[in-house]
Amino acid sequence: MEIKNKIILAMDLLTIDGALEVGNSVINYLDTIKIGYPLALAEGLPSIGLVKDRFDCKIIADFKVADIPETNKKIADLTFKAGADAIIVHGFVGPDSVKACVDSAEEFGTEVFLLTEMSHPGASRFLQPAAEDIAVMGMEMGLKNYVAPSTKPDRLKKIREVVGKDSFIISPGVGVQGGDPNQTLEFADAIIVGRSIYSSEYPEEVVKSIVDSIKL
Ligand code: NUP
Repeated sequence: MEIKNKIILAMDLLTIDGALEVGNSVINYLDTIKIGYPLALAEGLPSIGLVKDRFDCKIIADFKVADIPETNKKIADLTFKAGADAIIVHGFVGPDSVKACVDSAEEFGTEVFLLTEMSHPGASRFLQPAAEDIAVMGMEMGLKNYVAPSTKPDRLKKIREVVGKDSFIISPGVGVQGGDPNQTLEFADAIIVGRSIYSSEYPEEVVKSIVDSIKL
């Protein structure tokens, strides 16, 4: 996926009005917006199409899909029908569950991002020991797109080593969670930034300063 300025905005606002306002002020600097449960549960699945149409941008649906294959397929179908260009899927559920989302993406001409390891401290207990294996599974399945944490550069580096230079990694945790844009981009292809941008009084200034600081 081509991502302008290597920045994905995590649009975790609770109202569509708030999301559109933030979007308006930053859309000149980015072309990819991540919508997850906060906005989708608050304003419904149509918020995906609404944001996409308003800003003519790509939408990554961060639904961290983690169910049995049959249910995963239904979730992915609905998400792509709503206009998402990609969906984030948990890897720990195993290859059959992930494949159900890949099948859906193939039908819709969209993409799957495989979540390997998460950025929060608690992820070190269960997910971290499995993360490299999850990435290996992704490679065995021929997946191109991965999610790995910016808050743990050593882990991000490890996952890059597993998936190789030709895979595409997006990395959350930059800003409020402590991740650094440039350090992250040593191993990732794009950063995901949420609160640092949308909670700021001046979202445009924040995005602009990140773009300026990134060695593109
Ligand atoms: O491991 C992950 N960490 C993470 O923060 C996987 C994610 N998908 N996210 C999401 O990235 C999180 O749900 C939020 O939407 C975004 C980070 O937002 P912020 O910490 O920059 O506000």
